[in-house]
Amino acid sequence: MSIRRLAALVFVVPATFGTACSDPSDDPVDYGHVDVRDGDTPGDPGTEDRVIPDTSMDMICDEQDFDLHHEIVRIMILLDQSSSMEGSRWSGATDALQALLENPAFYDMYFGLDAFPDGYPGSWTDCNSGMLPCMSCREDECGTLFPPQVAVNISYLSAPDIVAHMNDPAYPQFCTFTPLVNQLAYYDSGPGPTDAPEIYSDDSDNYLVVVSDGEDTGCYDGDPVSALRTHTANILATHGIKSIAIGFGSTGGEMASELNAIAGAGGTPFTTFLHAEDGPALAAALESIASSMITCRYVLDAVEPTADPEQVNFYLDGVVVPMDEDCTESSGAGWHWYDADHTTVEFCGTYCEQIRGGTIGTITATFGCPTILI
Ligand SMILES: [Ca+2]
Repeated sequence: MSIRRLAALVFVVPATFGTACSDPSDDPVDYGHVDVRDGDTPGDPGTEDRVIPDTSMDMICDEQDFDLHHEIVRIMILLDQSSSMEGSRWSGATDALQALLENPAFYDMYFGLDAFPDGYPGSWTDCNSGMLPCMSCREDECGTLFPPQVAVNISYLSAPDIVAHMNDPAYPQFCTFTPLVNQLAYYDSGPGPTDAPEIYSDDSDNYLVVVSDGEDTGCYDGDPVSALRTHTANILATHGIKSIAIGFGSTGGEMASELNAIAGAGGTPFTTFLHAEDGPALAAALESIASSMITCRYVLDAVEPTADPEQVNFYLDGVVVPMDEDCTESSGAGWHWYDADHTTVEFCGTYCEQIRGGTIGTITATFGCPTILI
């Protein structure tokens, strides 16, 4: 038996699955321009592999498409915009955020921006009679009570506003401090849940990512390390929001202790702060953090109650993925039901790697034909 002959036998298998649920009146099946009964075409052994499975399944079974969405990940970036961020640090942070928001691997993640202290254009005049290019109002030097500059939303909607804030020449403002404690208090016991309800949603994995180039000086009278640890732990315990800390630029002394207090209580694998010396390093740190947050889980939307979970198939870029019941994100090669209610599916092994790598364009699903097993 030639290799070509073997290949033809393999390609018939999907059609056999389909026959089990076909209406006899549908036969014989029209496979379009490729006909397995004629064998394969010399010199073109790969054509059947791409065309027959999808075409035959669609035509024999009464398949119905349904929608599904990537498990939601929301990230609120708490960015230090104190005086010391002026210049190369701010431009480096701008470039890093732009790279994060343009990365195709994160296109369906949700991002928001809460830069602190708040400050606002005109505050020099209001606080200082315009005599000096400096703020002297306490609520601006250390203020964090304004709502986030950009509410958390899916990347393509929030990214333009985040980039616009970074490119606003009014920021960062002079004579501002680094109110780390105030900023975490905002999300713990402050107006966070009212002002920024999205990050408190319980339908998703939610994160605060703190980026600071300094320690909390001039804004908090108590022990900032202890206060940061307490606020971060409360935010996790009460609201389920995890926290991660990045030290930008030089991170010696008290600053390291403060950022480690956040990281240690934040509930993620990043139990100490990440150090980023400059813009490119910050971009790399943000990428590694966001990569760690991507799941390979997808949630089915509004599936009919009568839909049979044993007659479902998933496709990555149009190619069917087999079911692999005992697989995990890092083992096996297929998909499995992540929950007993059959509302969440998880892709495994190399399929998961492709999703994490951002190389998959479309993920689709159908009910109505027997599940293709590994
Ligand atoms: Ca704010």
